[in-house]
Amino acid sequence: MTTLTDIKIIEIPRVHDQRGILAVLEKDNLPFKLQRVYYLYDVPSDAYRGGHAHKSLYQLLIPLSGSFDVHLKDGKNTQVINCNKPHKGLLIVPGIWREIDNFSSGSVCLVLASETYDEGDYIRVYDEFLKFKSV
Ligand code: T46
Repeated sequence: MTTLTDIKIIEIPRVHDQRGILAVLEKDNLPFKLQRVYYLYDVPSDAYRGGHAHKSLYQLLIPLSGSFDVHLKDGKNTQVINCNKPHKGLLIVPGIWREIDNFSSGSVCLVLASETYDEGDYIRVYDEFLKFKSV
């Protein structure tokens, strides 16, 4: 079963010159096969997103612009990561509860995901998450 020690920050390779920075992720830089991309934007600063875990989904969260806090729980321990650098992605493995808040004005959260959308992969009730972790 996964724990918070499986959460990783992935450094995204960059090409930097006088025109700015080009950050690039290729399939070999990703620890999963990419199946879906989505992004959160226009998020009010007092909004709260997430509040669930996934049974088998891997995700890489990238703060393309601005910042937000990701609160992570594995059923035993908790951790808060402030995502604020567009060249650093947060890898969230399956079986981790997440809540996302404290979005800065204009922030954009890009998510790369290992599966297409499947509501059946979500655990949206914390008690059910704890039961899932204790199996
Ligand atoms: C996560 C955080 C970072 C779809 O129809 N397709 C999709 O690919 C997604 C992700 C969602 N939806 C629908 C399902 C809901 O009716 O969009 C609605 C909002 O989804 P949700 O409440 O799950 O959104 P967030 O921002 O709380 O969570 C999403 C992802 O679901 C989740 O995996 O980690 O972004």
